[in-house]
Amino acid sequence: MLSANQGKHFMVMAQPTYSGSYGYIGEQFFTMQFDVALDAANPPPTNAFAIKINGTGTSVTGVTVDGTGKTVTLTFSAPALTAEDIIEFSYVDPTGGNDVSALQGLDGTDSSTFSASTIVVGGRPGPSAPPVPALSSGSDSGTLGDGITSDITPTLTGTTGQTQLSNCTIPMEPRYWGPRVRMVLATGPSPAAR
Ligand SMILES: [Ca+2]
Ligand SMILES: [Ca+2]
Repeated sequence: MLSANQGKHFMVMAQPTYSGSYGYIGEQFFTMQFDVALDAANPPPTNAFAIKINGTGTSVTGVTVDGTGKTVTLTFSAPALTAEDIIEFSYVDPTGGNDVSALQGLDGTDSSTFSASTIVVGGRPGPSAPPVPALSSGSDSGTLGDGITSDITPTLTGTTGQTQLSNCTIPMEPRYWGPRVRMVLATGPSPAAR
């Protein structure tokens, strides 16, 4: 059986460590980031935190823990943030022991006491650009396997199943490009007639 200290030693990997924070213009909260997943079900009390904005203390009005996001967001009573506001903040572990309600990892290991600061530099970024579309491997350049779609004279290569058209190549001129390309093969019997 492990002693208390040995158990603590094995649990230490899940102890959250503060890794950064950010606050944006126009918002009445800021967010701290941590290095491991957090226990969102047993958050620390608001009075475990203290916040100063530009040197003036403000009340912490809410604590929101995003377990998988590894973040803690603090709302405060001061007016919404403006450019170049300096947010200074601290967290104090409620007790030196293992607390039920604390800033803690999924296994309950409490974060240590810490303090840090961040500067508001701008507004919240918009959504990121959509990913670059992937070129279909089946698109055609007329050269097999090069993965490039021709927009000039694509060539379709295929087998008709008819002896006289076997392995034929059908060049497609740009004027035929549109929402739909219809091809009619006039030579040979219809499939039903084979
Ligand atoms: Ca503790
Ligand atoms: Ca704990």
